[in-house]
Formats: sequence, structure tokens, C-alpha cells
Amino acid sequence: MESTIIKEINGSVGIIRLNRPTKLNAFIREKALLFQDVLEEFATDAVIRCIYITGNGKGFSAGQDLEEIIADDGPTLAQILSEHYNPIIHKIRNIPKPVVAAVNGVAAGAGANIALACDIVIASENASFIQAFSKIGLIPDSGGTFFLPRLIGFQKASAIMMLGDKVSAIDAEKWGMIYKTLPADQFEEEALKIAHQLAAMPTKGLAHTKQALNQSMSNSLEEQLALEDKLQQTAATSKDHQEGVAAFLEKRAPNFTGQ
Ligand code: LHQ
Repeated sequence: MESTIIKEINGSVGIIRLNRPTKLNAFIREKALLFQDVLEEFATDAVIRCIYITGNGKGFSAGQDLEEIIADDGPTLAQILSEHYNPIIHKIRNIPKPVVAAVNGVAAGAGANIALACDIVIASENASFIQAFSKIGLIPDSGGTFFLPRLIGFQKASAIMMLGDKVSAIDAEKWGMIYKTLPADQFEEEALKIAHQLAAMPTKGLAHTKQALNQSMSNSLEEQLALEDKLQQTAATSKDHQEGVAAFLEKRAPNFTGQ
């Protein structure tokens, strides 16, 4: 049987394809654990300078597999959060490389919130986002209650979480929930171009930017200014910083190595 997670290395981009297409890539335990393993592997592989997550088939991910939660031998609710989704969100936020979600179709429940935890979310014009939890008496998890109000404001977040509306990719872009919507017929090609662009950039600088953004979620202005100071000192010691300045002054294209 084909793996529920397909990994592939394309140049400096590590591609993760969620692969249970007949179930809209819903997560079962085996898939959630494998996903973490591949995130970890790509995080530590120096060749990989951008991670790209997408879904096989017509959906991105319909979140937790609802058949698994009622199965006698399935994981407990506590395991689903503490061993599956919480570590996935922690990993995505703490990997010192850009993580792109290429949302090819519907993203529901934890599937939507895994996408929203990524650094850059790109969606096909056919994609949609559903905070499906309310329809089954649950609360939005996988960081949903953290990221969504920060992305689109308290009121809209509150409404779509309570109503469980299907938000089109076009609206998601308009509201600032995602970065960009792309035409369906060029989706993978164009989304991968963005991933390759990121993979050719100063990786350490992007990692420090990510760290600063992570902490901006809870820091005061004073704390954030101090953090920017510290991270900028470190970024300034990178080879890619020297290369960027030299390339600019020599009027040539930079050749960043991620160092
Ligand atoms: C599915 C699923 C699915 C199993 C589609 N499971 N089979 C945390 C804590 C603890 C417990 C619970 O979960 C969580 C985190 C969460 O993620 S909670 C939210 C779980 N997800 C949902 O509630 C979404 C359920 N799915 C849907 O509402 C629809 O499938 C959407 C709106 C996503 C897509 O609708 P359609 O495009 O009409 O597709 P479909 O419903 O026909 O689905 C296609 C197939 O995929 C179908 O199987 P079948 O064998 O009948 O062809 C569905 O049963 C299956 N599928 N989602 N989550």
C-alpha cells in the first residue's frame, strides 16, 4: 500500500504530499506520526532550504479521520492532541526554514489549521477553508484559536469558527488569512516556483525572521525591539549577508548558500 505521506526532494525544496486522497487526506495516527518524522528529517537536512506541504487528489486535508476516533483500537482524544497535532504545529513553527502550505483543495478542521500555521499559505482558486469543528461539537485545535484571530481579526475568526462556514480561497486571501490564490491550472507549478524562490534565499536570515515573528505574537514592543537587535546581530554575521551586500555593490545576482 502507498504511504500516507510521500516525501520528495526537488532541488533544495523538501516536498511533503499528504496522501490519503480517497479520504481527502484525513489524518490517522500513522499518518500524523509519519508527517512529524518527515518534518524532522527535512528540518535537519542541510540540502533542504524550504519545505512545501500539499495534498494529493482533490483535497488538502479534511483534518482528523472521524472513523478513527470511534474505532475501539484508535488513539485517545488526549493522544490525538498531545502526540499528533500539537507536535505538528510546534514543529512547523520552530523549523528554522520557511514552510509553505500549498492548499490544493478543501482544508478542514485540523487540516485547515495545519495549513494556517505555515509561514506562507498559497491556495488554488478551487480551495476552501472550513473550521469544521463546531459541527461536531468540538473546538478549533491545532493552533486555530491562536492564529485565526491574529490573521483575520477577532470578529471574523469568531464567526467562522462558530458557524463553520466554508471560506473560499478568494475570500481567505481578501481577509488576510492566506498569502495568495493561484489559478487552478497552474497551481502546483506556480506554488513550487515560490518554494524554489524561498529555497534560494538567505536561509539563516529567513529563520531569524521566523523566530522574530513567532515571538511577536506575545512580546511587548520593548521585548520585540530587543529581540530584533539580538537577531539582527546574528544575521549580520552570516555569509549570505556578506554575499547580498557584495552582490548589490558589484551589480550582480547574489549566490546565497544558506550559510
Ligand atoms: C472523511 C473525512 C474525515 C473520515 C472526508 N474523516 N473521512 C481533534 C481532536 C479529536 C478528535 C477530532 O478531531 C480533531 C481535529 C479535527 O480535525 S476535527 C474536524 C474533523 N474534520 C471534519 O469534521 C471534516 C469532515 N469532512 C467534511 O465535512 C467534508 O468531507 C468536507 C467538507 C471536508 C468535504 O466535502 P466533500 O467535498 O463533499 O467530500 P466528501 O464529504 O464526499 O468526502 C470524500 C470522502 O472523504 C468521503 O468518503 P467516501 O468513502 O464516502 O467517499 C468522506 O467520508 C471522506 N472524508 N473527511 N474527516
